[in-house]
Amino acid sequence: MTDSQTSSLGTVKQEKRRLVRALSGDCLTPPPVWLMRQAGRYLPEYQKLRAQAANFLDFCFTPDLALEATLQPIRRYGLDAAILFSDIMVVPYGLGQKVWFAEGEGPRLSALESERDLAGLTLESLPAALAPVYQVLPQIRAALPDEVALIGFAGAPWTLACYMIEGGASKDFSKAKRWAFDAPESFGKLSDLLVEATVRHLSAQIEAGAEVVQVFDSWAGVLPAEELRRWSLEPLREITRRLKAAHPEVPVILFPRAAGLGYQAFAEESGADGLSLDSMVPLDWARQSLQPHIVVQGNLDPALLLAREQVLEARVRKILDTLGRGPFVFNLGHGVVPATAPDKVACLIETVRSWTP
Ligand code: 1CP
Repeated sequence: MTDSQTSSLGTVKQEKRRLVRALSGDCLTPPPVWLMRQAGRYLPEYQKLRAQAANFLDFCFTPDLALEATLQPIRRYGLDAAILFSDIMVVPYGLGQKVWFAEGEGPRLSALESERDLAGLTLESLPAALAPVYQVLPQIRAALPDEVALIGFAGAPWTLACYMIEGGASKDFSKAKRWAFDAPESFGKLSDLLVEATVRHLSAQIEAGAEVVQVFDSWAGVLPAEELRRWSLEPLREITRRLKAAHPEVPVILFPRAAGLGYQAFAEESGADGLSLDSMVPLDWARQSLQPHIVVQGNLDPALLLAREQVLEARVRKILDTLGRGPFVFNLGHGVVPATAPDKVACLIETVRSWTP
């Protein structure tokens, strides 16, 4: 098919993509399904591909490799969406912070220690540094089956600030919290910069072919209620508002992981289309309190992919029986863990596909 044929049919196809339909409020049976971290270390073909790059950031920034990693789970399973293979740490990197991945460990960053260190970060370097990400998106779109939606993503300002201040992973992100408590004004400058960077990064992904975007606030759950609103909900609402103003047709999904009762305000006030629920969110509460306000996505515990198939199937069905009649997207409550057997993912998808209300 030529490019002109693709673009003239683009709107029609887009309407048919089940993830986009579900996020606009259609109740689909079965609901669309994709999985956070559906690409990655649990797939033997990923392990093989990963060995071709010296380090993880190089891997993310090599379009051929990022393309192939994105497509691997699509080839294996009949998923409704592909998620760009990249990482949330590309934004701090693009702003000029030092970011590296030590083999077998998580991300490492040159930690921000005070407001003075913000001077070393600039939005100007973002487009050039992240060009390989925007380059791969049209290639992914061209390689995907028509019915599969393409998801772009970014880390939320709070979660990025956590890693940027701590210099890497942490149990409680107490340095980031201390900064936010002690000096909300200077923390606000970092948060505002990250709002701007996130809007630019997601807009560029949309312009390059992303049809849905998800913002990961993986560490929302370490904040008390007042700060959850100030440093997670408010920046995410602003990001959503700005994306919607520029790209009203692109659904936005927010994932304020472990926000607890705070999920309610995200459902009612964020302006997003979809809300991704972690596994701790009770299903009945989600149905009664969240689903009337927003399309919910989730929330199977990733560890159920390590359990016996009968147990896995029963828990998948329980989620569907509770949430599957409303507008819903099936997903996990967090990412697929590396110890997962690929066959279990196939079993999960088959269980979703064969469900009837
Ligand atoms: O060695 C390797 O191959 C690196 C493992 C890995 C992978 C596969 C990392 C390092 N990142 C990724 C890809 C990735 N990260 C994707 C695309 C793949 C897909 O979803 O299919 C996405 C969406 C992310 C997002 C991401 N990265 C988040 C938000 C979601 C979440 O899991 O909470 C976070 C917090 C990160 C940081 C990060 N990058 C990598 C690791 C191991 C981590 C976690 C660090 C920690 O434990 O705090």
